[in-house]
Amino acid sequence: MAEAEADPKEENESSYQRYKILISSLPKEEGWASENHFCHYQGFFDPDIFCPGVFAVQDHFKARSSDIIIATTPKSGTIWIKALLFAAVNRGMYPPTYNHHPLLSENPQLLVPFLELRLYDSKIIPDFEILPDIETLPSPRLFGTHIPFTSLPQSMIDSGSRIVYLYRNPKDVFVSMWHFNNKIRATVSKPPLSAMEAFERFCKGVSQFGPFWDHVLVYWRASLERPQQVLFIKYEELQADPGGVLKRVAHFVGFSFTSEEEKEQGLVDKILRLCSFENLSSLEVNKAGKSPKGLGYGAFFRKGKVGDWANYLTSEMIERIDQITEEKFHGHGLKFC
Ligand code: PAP
Repeated sequence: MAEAEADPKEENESSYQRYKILISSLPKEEGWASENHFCHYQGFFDPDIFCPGVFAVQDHFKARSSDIIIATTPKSGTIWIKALLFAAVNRGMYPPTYNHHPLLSENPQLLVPFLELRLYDSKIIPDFEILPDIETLPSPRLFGTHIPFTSLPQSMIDSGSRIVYLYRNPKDVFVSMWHFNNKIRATVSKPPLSAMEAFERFCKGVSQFGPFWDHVLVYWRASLERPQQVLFIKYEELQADPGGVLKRVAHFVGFSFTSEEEKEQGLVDKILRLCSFENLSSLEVNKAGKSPKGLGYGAFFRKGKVGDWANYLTSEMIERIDQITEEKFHGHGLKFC
């Protein structure tokens, strides 16, 4: 007798039950904002609300060699690099000056969705908003992720898909993360986390997908071992030379700008203008729009500056975080400005 076909709904429910058991078995630390806990999974503190998505990506993601993955440690400028790559890769269909460019009416976090946030868990978590089936998306697919390199599904590594990793100096990451989480806390009526409390946790590595330094290091090593597959770029470099970095990234993912596009059409500059902090943060969708969990998209556009940490950190905090960075990166050839 032919085997009965599995009911996808039942399969999802059973995966979700399995993931719930796995989550309950993992060591935990208190979360900063909307997650209740960070679960210590494969060496990193994954927010519990992302865990089903992370497990589902590991179990089900079918990579294509043409996939482009934008990986970041949280608050490193994810939304900026997502906007830049979306605009660069789709410039044929949507010229950057097009009046109806998707970036003018949609937030970059949705145009380049996080693999672990809403794509797979939408199928698994009952009542979660359903998104288009990612298997049916045309190539090249663009996805974001905060999943550490060492937890990415093997199929992604084997497929040869391109991974662009953006990182940022830890002091600005911490300040950005602290502000961002306090905005989320306000939406769920939690009192703000003090800078000292948040700093302690960050330094101990207990932050979204932390330890921050380990997250950077696993991608750094991957970029040395697989330079064709993993490109490592810095937020500070992107600020200092946005055109140069954009051209490098576009070339890496197979969408190099021709000299005509660059010089005669000024496409690089047009994309930079479209994706600038000033432009994106002034758009109605990013000022008034809300994420599915109710957080205003404005929370992703705070200052967009290098070195804002100087306005928040005491000399003791600076000394401590610099020392951790020095110790963690010693011998790896990684430097922060
Ligand atoms: P995520 O990891 O949660 O998705 P992410 O986009 O990495 O967040 O972080 C937002 C940071 O990028 C903010 O930094 P700040 O708090 O130090 O200001 C935000 O301002 C900055 N940012 C967003 N868009 C841009 C942009 N177009 N140019 C430069 N920086 C930007």
